[in-house]
Amino acid sequence: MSDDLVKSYQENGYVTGIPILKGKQVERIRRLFNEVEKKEGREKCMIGLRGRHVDIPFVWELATHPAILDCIEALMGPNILVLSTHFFCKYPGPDKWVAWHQDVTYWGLEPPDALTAWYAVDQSDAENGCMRVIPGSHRLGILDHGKAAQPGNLLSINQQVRLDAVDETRAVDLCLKAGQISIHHGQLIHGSNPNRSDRRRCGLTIRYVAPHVKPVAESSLKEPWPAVVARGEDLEKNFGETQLNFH
Ligand SMILES: O=C(O)CCC(=O)C(=O)O
Repeated sequence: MSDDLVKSYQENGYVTGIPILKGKQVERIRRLFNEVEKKEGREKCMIGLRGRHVDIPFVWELATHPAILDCIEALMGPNILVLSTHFFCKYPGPDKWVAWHQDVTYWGLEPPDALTAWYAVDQSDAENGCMRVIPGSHRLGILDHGKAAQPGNLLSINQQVRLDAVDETRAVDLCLKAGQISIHHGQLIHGSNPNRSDRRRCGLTIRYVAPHVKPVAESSLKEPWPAVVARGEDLEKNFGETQLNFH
């Protein structure tokens, strides 16, 4: 990752359009996700596939892909834990969306430092409800959140940042080709609109932290973080030991 991109991340809280996989590799990942979708069903695929880097090999493969980890290392340093992974799969339809929020507000981490790589399994664009961000909002600190009034918010506890902190006219669409990633800061305000296309929009979020981060309170997900070392070392072991369980 170039110095300019690192600077842009620090300034804006995100970088986007970073190519990771191409051609047949992109199709392979999509085919593997399609198999998971067939087995688990669409309902579960929307937001019910969390922490599956521990038992689905291609999810672990993506979470530890050297090209992704090189970017994360440039932003976070050489010791990297995969905190969790989570698919956000939006099928065509007007009712599912993601409210404006910051990731770390309810994650119970101290310091509240995490970042996310969003891998596009499918092409993601304004029509099928790509992620949207408010540039620079990661510098506002942790903001109050309430509940979204509009139904269909895919977030775990229907959280939504207080809307007076969001200037939607400044929102940027993170359009990605399948096989690319964006990376966003844990305090960046982001969300996404409904999928108004006739195409699926599936993304894998990969959450990363450095080993000095500690879980100090229960997260909104109400389950322990399935954190695993992805690169470097974890001398602190603040998240305990999570075993990979591939068959
Ligand atoms: O994929 C989306 O639309 C939203 C993803 C998201 O909110 C997140 O990465 O925290």
